[in-house]
Amino acid sequence: MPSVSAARYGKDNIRLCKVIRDEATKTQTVYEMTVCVLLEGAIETSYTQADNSVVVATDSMKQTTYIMAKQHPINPPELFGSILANHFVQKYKHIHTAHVSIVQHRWTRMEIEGQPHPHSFFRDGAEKRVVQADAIEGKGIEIRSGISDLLVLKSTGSMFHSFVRDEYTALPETWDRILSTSVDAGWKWSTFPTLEDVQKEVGKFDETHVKAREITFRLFAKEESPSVQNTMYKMCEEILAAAPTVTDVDYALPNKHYFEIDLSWHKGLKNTGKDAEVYAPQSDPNGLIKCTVSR
Ligand code: AZA
Repeated sequence: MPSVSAARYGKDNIRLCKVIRDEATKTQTVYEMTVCVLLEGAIETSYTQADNSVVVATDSMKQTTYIMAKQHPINPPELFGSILANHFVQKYKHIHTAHVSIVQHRWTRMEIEGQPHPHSFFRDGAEKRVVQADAIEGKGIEIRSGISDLLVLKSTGSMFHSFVRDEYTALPETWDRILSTSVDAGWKWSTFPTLEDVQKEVGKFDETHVKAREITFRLFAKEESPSVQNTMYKMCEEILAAAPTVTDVDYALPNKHYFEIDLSWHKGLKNTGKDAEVYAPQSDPNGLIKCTVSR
C-alpha cells in the first residue's frame, strides 16, 4: 500500500515591496523581496483522498504574507521570515512546520549632488540577501541567513598547483591566475526556541550580514589564494569567530574560469604566463566548490 512519505506545498515567487515613510526626516526607505511559503503537517489526506478541508489555499498564504508585511517590520528579513513562519504553525493546529524563504533585492539610495536622496534608489548589482526561516512545532525557529549572486574577480593573487597529475590531467599548474566567482554563502543560527528569542537577537542579523560580507571581500582580496577550497574555508572560520551564535557556515563557489589565450601563432605574439593580458572568459563548464564548516 503506497503512502505519502513527504509532502509540502505553498506559494512561491510572492513579490512584495514595502515603503517606510519617516515623517520626521521626510525620508523614505524601500524594501523589495520575493517570498516562498511552504507548509507541512497533517495534509496527507488532501493528496490521497481529495480532502481539501486540510488545505490552507496557497492564495491565502500569499494574502497572509501581504498582511504580515503591512502589520510587522519586514527588515531584517530574518525577523519577517520568522514572524511569517511562526504565524502559520500557531494559526493552524494541523500545520507542524512552515518553511519561509526570502530573497531581498537591493534598492540602494541615490546620491544626488553629494546628498543621499530621500526617495530615489538604484539596483547596484545582482547580489541578494537571502533568508530561510523554518518554524517547527515543538522545536522552535531555524534560520539560515546568506548572500547570493555576489560576483567578484581578482586579477592576480590566486594560484592552483600541486594537484593530482596523471594520465587524465591536462590543466597546467599556475602560480598566478584570474580568480572569479559568484558568492553564495550562508550561516545557520542556533535554533531560536520562540519568536521572542528571534526578536531579542534582532540586531545581530544586520550586523552579521555586514561582517560576513566584509570577511568575504577582505579574504578574497587579500589572500594569496592557493585554491578556492582553502580560501573559502578561511572565510567560514572567520565568520564562525565573528558570530558566536552561528553554528555552521557554508559557501558554494563556482570557479568562473578565465583562460589564457596563446597568440604565439600570430607573429610570435606573447600572451601567456607573465605576458598574459587578453583572456577568454568561460561561461561553462565551471568548477563548483562547496563546503560547510561547523563549530
Ligand atoms: N580548485 C581550484 O581552486 N581551482 C581549480 C580546481 C580546484 O579544485 N580544479 N581546477 N581548478
